[in-house]
Amino acid sequence: ERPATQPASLDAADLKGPARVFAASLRIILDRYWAATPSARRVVECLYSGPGGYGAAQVAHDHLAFRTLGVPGLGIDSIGRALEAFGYRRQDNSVFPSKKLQATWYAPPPLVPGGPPAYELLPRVFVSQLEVGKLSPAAQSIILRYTSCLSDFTPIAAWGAMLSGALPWSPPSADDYDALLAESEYAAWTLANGYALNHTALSVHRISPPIEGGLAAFNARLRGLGFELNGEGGEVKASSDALLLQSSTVADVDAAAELPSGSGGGGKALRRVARAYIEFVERRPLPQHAALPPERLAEVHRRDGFEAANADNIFASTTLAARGGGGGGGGGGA
Ligand code: OOG
Ligand code: NI
Repeated sequence: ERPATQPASLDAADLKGPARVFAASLRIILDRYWAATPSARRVVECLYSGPGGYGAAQVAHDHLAFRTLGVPGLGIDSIGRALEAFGYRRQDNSVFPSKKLQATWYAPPPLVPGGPPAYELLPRVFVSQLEVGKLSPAAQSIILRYTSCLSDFTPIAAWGAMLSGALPWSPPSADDYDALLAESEYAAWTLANGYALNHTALSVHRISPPIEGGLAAFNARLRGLGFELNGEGGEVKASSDALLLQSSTVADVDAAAELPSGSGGGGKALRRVARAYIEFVERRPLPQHAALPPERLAEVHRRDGFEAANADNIFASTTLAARGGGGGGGGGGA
């Protein structure tokens, strides 16, 4: 029996070649994520497979998300070129000026040439990047100290880091981590976590039978179980067309992460380090497909893509944790 946390795509006989290998590789990435993110695991245990849960045999992944540092060799393209080698295709860009970030997303390959992306079988991938050149000189010099030797970092190396969770640079010292945290939580998170999966987003509209009340009802149930949700800009983040709804938990925190103390003596200092979180997505049918019966509604009939205003608030899932809000919330049923 496959655990409920595994994507359905692993059974998909329709996937061939690179897309099939990509689907199998996701298992490695997600296994590490579930192991390292107890609150995300408990969401699936309580809301899907647990007593009174939605009874979904498997979770559907809407998208995965990764973060990068915008310096030569790293940045969005380091992940993007790896994804493109698996047939993923780059979509539109968005910018987050106050956070000094930009982001894009990649659509999975089609099952047949010229067909729609295989959203039912493979997740979208959201990739963001820190605009390092826009940080203070002090923060820039910290990041460059760790990354300047990586300008020849290849897409294969990036893919290896995504699979293994290995940091491509030495772990940040406690002092450097503190200094970055004061200026950009995203910078501190990414230097400490590298290419590890930042979150998966589960597809709430693909739970069957459909949830009465949609994402808001799903959230209410999560809250009732004791999970802490990201309230930035409101619990449900809605796109301006009201067709893309998103919510997320506050990231788990490693409350006693051992970082090098920085004095060079091999000592360790304890820090609270934000890790991954989990997100939930409801994509509503496009107006021209709204009359389709629920069992005929496929991903192509629903709102696609992302919304910068939603994303801007979702980024706070790790910020809230770093400020002390998080810390393995969601005790329900554990
Ligand atoms: C990504 C935040 C944005 C979405 O789905 O819009 C996002 C991050 O926290 O790195 O996930
Ligand atoms: Ni997301």
